[in-house]
Amino acid sequence: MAALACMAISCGSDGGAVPADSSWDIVAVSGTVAMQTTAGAAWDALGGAPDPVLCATFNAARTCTPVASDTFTASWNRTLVTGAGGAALMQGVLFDYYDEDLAVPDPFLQLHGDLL
Ligand SMILES: [Ca+2]
Repeated sequence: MAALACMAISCGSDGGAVPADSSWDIVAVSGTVAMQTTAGAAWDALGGAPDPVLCATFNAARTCTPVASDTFTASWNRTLVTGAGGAALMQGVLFDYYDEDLAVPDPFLQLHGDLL
């Protein structure tokens, strides 16, 4: 899955909370994809590597990385959210991670990032 790194202060795994008046950027750094789908098939119809995309939905706005074409290891280094307030972040962020396709995108996973 995509790496979600929490830097600078505790992000809750130890019971700490994000200060309401803090400000955060959400940066999609990199992501990896399994070699095959859970059904054991190739991601793309012609057997090629997937095209990973990571999207973050925060405060009703959805922002995505560019498509990393034909790769199992994406390196986006793309800022998806800038200056997110700590109080709003505590409401959660929805992440969609999927394989871009011409027809229907193949979801790798969808998770709701709850910082509590
Ligand atoms: Ca694809």
